Amino acid sequence: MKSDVKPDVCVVGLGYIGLPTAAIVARAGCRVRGVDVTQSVVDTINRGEIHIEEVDLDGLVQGVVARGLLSASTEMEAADVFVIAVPTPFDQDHAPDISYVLAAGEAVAKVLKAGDTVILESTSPVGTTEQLRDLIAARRPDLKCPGLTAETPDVSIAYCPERVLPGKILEELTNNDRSIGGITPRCARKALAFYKRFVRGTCITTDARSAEMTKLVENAYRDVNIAFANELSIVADRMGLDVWEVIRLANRHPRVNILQPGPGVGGHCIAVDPWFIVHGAPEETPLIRTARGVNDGKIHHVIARAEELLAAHPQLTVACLGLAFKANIDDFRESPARLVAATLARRHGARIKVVEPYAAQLPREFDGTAAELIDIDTALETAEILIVLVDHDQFRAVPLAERAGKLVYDTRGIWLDQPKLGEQAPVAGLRLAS
Ligand code: SAJ
Repeated sequence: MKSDVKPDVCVVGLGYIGLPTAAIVARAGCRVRGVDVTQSVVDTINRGEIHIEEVDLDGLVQGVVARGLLSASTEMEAADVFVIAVPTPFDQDHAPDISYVLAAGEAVAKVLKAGDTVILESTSPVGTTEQLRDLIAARRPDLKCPGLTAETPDVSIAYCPERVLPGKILEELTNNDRSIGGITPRCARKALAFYKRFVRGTCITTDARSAEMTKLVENAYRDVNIAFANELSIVADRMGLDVWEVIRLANRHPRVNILQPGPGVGGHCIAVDPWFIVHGAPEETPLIRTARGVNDGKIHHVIARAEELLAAHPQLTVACLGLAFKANIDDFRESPARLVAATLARRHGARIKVVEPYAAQLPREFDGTAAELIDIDTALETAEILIVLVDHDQFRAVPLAERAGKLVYDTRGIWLDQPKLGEQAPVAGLRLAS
């Protein structure tokens, strides 16, 4: 491939990262084939449609498919650059499962040719890119692989993690800085040339293991810092203090920036990736492990607090506000809010109502509970207790006048003007109407 010619690109895995990446690379003028194991995903994309929710992605995919730049298939095909963006879940013992990465590597190895570049983007335990290289070397002894030959290798292999925020994926894919870790510096240079085609942020090259660790560290950093905020919220409950007021004041210090407490940490990144570090160095990670425990424990603290409130007012109807794992998205997977609401629904049945503007119906675990999905207007008219679990804009916008007479348990701190009842709320941590 001459350097001035746009490479043909194959993106393996067409999920939340793979599909937007494929579309952006296609928009940069490369011919892109997306490969996915799910036929319905492939069919949807080939119709110019999308199977995931993401801002502006529908129009982009429609455009690049219509221009013939993006097509999808269940079959691997020869390309110049391969980007692997498949899931890396963990098992019950929190051990990372890289079998999807290795399966993708097997498929890529079959069509690989001299001059190609293979880039892994999936969040991965340290050493995974080298394992991918070893697998390719074993399957294709005809190709000289980086780090295993004294000569110039035939193929380049690198790790480049995504770091985009759901809801801002297209913007962040283009503008965020990237760490690009090569098995060798030459591999990093080859991968860099690819990312320069569509990334406006700064691309910094390093080795593959450092890039793998960087991704894990970013999410563990956030988890540890959210755990600090969640621990403070539990301490404040115990002491009858308003955690939001304490954090607001502490953050006036020029070198203090405490994150926001919530009902726990959700999503498939921040609650997962720290375990990859713990698994790699179990003896050396008491802080990261404890932070995970604190954030998971916050969910149960919220359930216990809600139970106290329900027990104190057995005749009152309860509206749980939100199921999503964070504000203004329709993603309910690994969501603390969903777990809290479903637990209350199982225990209290028809007394529990749920408001979730991003849901058409309640998730399956609510089946048989008699809990009901209602809109925010109905909740404000009919529920006397409001439990805020997600900081959706729709909930933030509820004026004080419409909730002043309610009992409110606000786990997100969105209604700081909610009046307290007397000096101290009867249940610590609750903001009660006067
Ligand atoms: N949360 C809090 N308090 C806070 C901030 C967040 O309780 O102050 C909670 C949220 O409610 C949510 C969870 O944490 O339940 C995670 O939300 P998030 O917005 O912090 O992050 P994600 O999971 O949507 O995306 C993260 C991002 N990583 C970092 O910010 C370090 C994103 O950049 C990564 O690309 C993504 O993980 C990923 O794919 O790894």
